[in-house]
Amino acid sequence: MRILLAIGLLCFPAIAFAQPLTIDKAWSTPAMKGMSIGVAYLTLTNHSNEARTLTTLTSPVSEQVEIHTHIHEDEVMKMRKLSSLAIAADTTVTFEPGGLHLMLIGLKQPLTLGDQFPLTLTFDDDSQVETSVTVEPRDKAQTPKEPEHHGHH
Ligand SMILES: [Cu+2]
Repeated sequence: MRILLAIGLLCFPAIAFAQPLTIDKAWSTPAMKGMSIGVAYLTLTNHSNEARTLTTLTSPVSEQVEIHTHIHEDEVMKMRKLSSLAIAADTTVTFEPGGLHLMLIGLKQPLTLGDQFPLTLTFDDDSQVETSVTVEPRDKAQTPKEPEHHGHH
């Protein structure tokens, strides 16, 4: 009995710290009924001292989840699909409007403000992290990056 209790206490910290990758602020823009594509953003941190590659994303709300980035080409912003995304050791990668984003392709349901849906990320070592994505107002996208108004031009 005493041995079992000791093992139990030893195991708890191991479980608590066995989370090398964490996801914060996962959100998507709303998508009305009939829309086939949605966009989601999140912040992904690799706390470990090894690089990890994000290989696959899945969600029950869409047939596919793709990693996209924006590039400037001939003065036009274009989206480019990435087949995977490397996250260096001890690094945070931010998906945000105008940059990296997740495309929910083949939406199976509308995404309504306030809704939450699961998203599963799979990495090159077969580890998985599940997060909950919250549907938030589209104009949230502008808030952090709104340019300051300079009075003189
Ligand atoms: Cu895209």
